[in-house]
Amino acid sequence: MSRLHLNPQRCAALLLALTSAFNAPLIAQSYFLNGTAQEAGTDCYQLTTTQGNQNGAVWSADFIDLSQPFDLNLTMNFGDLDIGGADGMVFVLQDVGTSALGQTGGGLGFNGFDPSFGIEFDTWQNGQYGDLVQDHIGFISDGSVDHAPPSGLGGPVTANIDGANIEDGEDHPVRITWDPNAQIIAVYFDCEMRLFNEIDLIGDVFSGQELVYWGFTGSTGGSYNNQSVCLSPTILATGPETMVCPGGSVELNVVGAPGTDYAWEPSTFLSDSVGANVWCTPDTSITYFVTYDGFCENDIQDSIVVEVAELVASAEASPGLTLNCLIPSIGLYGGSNFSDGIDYQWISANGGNIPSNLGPNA
Ligand SMILES: [Ca+2]
Ligand SMILES: [Ca+2]
Repeated sequence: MSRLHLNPQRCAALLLALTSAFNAPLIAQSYFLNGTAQEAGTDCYQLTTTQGNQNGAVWSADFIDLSQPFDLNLTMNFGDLDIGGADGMVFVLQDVGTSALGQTGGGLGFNGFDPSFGIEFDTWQNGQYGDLVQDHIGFISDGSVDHAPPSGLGGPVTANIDGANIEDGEDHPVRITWDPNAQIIAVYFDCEMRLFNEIDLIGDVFSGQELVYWGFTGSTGGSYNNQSVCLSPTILATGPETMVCPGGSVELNVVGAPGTDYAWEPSTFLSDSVGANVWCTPDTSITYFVTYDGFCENDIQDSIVVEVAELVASAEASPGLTLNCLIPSIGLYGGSNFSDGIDYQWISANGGNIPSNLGPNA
């Protein structure tokens, strides 16, 4: 016998044992650093230095939910050694954990994670993997950096649209978007769309798992570079619509260029009207407009609709509640009227085995 335990962070009235979560201060995005990765100033993480055979990884402490869209904006710096610079970095979705560490050299710190999905930013041509001679981008999976199918899922294409060298010591803007309805993953580099593909990340890559770890890996081999990524504390930006229970609070995040100013209108129900991260405690549904400068364009204005609604949760078992020799396992399905912001946890009341206890389905 199992029961569904909801952790509705936006529903204070329903949150009994977890009340302290509401009193916590703003929780910035936090990261686990592995291998040669180290902090490198404000929101930046250096994955490798100018030494050979390094391997660094930075993993978010928070899962990313692939059933929801995301739009990640960040910068990457590939060092300033072009001739003889190597090897590159990878944006990674994986379910290995926050201590995952791959392989050095041409493996880009990605080799070995299975299942996984990666967007590689590769600065060293490895002929055996089908690499371009130019610095390039490709979609890869299941711990293989080979561009050929079945693990290769798109590209390679040149990273810069003109094929220019990216090991120039500059911070390059990178944008990664995911649309779970169309199942389109896309990557922009230097403010240009470079590669997109229709990929069933949840079904084909992660066998139905919606919550996965995310972060970046980087490596060096016989050649090397200073390689780093900068990830804003608000990088998991709020979508255009979000929901909150009456009396609850919801965190609203936007991410703009480093040092930009933010302005929220109206300021009604907000903890702050000039931050990238504000808390909203609304009496009624409300629409906000927030203006800021982005990585690639100035004077962005986003709108965020905050809808106040009662949480209605449900739990179902399929094919039924009875286990026997013919039906050795059952599926458990949780749901709610909230499109996001709800954490699900399945708890066995008598020690029964639940292979995957997080997420709406078990
Ligand atoms: Ca390579
Ligand atoms: Ca280069």
